Amino acid sequence: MKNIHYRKIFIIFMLLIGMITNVYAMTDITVSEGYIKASIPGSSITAAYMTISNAGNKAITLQKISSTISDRIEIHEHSMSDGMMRMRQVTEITIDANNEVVLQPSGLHLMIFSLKQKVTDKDVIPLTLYFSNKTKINIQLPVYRYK
Ligand SMILES: [Cu+2]
Repeated sequence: MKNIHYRKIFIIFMLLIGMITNVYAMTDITVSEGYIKASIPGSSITAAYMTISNAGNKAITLQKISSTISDRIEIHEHSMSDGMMRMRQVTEITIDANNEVVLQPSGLHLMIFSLKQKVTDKDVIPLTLYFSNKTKINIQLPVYRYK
């Protein structure tokens, strides 16, 4: 029936939109599952999380991150030392060939300092990731209050 046909096209269309908005692929690098934590009132820092996949046969390194919301975005890592959870800055993240690195709470994350604006639930924030092979990826990350 015609009606069913239209519904099928609609579903395919929505799937395509979903792929375009959730996954950014350029060369061998894919960023998925990305989000930024909503900033707490009175605080000017927050963090971003995502999965970075490398489908290529060479390791690749994330070296720099920029965004319109901050001039200072660092790569951080949580680690246990003397029984305490500590954060430390790392200079880069290497994604091995045919592998992925997950940035998540209590692990690797992007620390966003000196926010120029509040980031609240349902905002969408642009970020640019700079990699060792001169690849630059622009992504749009949704903001979530809890996740
Ligand atoms: Cu941090």
